[in-house]
This record gives sequence, structure tokens and C-alpha cells, in this order.
Amino acid sequence: MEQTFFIIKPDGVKRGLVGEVLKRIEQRGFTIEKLELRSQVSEELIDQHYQDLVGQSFYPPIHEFMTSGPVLVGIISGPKVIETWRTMMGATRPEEALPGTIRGDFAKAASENQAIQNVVHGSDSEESAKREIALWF
Ligand code: DAT
Ligand code: MG
Repeated sequence: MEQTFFIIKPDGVKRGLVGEVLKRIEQRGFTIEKLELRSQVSEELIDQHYQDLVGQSFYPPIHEFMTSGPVLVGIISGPKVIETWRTMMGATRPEEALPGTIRGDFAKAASENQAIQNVVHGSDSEESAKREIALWF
């Protein structure tokens, strides 16, 4: 069965959206295989997680945001879960995320030079899912 890795980011945990996000996962019929609250994510781990973004000019605020508070991390499984979870999350930019998606319903638009705070993460391919599951668990 296909698996993907997800994060409820610090904004999602702070705003009390854990139940809402987990409800959507369950409603969709996906199985929660693993679920852990990480009270503090290490600097190294987040840089490895975002290895493709580390060199970008906009990366420092992302690093700061993702290490700013507790996150919930987990593995979910089901048919086509990687692609479906990305669809359920919605577009990266809050202003582009469609209503009905998690980001479209909850993400707040960021001001300039701020990290985009968009509530959830999900692996973007089979390869990323494998890599991220091995990295976090
Ligand atoms: P996604 O989270 O939709 O997979 P991504 O992997 O390209 O998007 O980027 C990871 C996170 O980094 C994203 O959720 C928000 C932030 N981010 C991406 N591009 C950004 C940008 N140009 N400016 C500010 N933050 C950005
Ligand atoms: Mg990504």
C-alpha cells in the first residue's frame, strides 16, 4: 500500500487545527500508520527535510518558522495517497489554494519576507515520501 509523510506545521498546531486535519485524513479513508508530536524539531533535521530549498534566498524564514514550535508528524497510507494528500492540502501559496483544501480553508496570506505558513506538508513524489519517512522515523 502506498504511504506518504505529512506534517502539521507549527501554525497548524498553534491554531488548534490538529483535529481538523486528522478528521479530513480519516474522512477520506486513509489509514494513520504513525503519529508523533515533536515538541522541537532540530535545525539539522529541518535543513535535511528541505534540502532542495536550503540554498534559496527565501529559505531562512522557512527554517525559522519550522523550528518555532511543536509539529505533528505522521505517515498515512492508502491508494494514491501521495497525490491525493497533495490535492487535499491545496496549492503552496495561500492566495492560490482553492476553498475546500486545507490550505485554501485555513492558510493565511504571508506578508513579504515572511515564510509562507500553510498549515501542512506532504511528500510530493514516491521518492520524496520514501526519503522523508526514513529521515523522520
Ligand atoms: P509545498 O509545501 O507545497 O511542497 P515547496 O516544497 O515548494 O512547497 O516549499 C516548501 C515550503 O516552503 C512551502 O510550503 C512554503 C515555503 N515556500 C516555498 N516557496 C516559497 C517562497 N517563494 N517564499 C516563501 N516561502 C516559500
Ligand atoms: Mg514540498
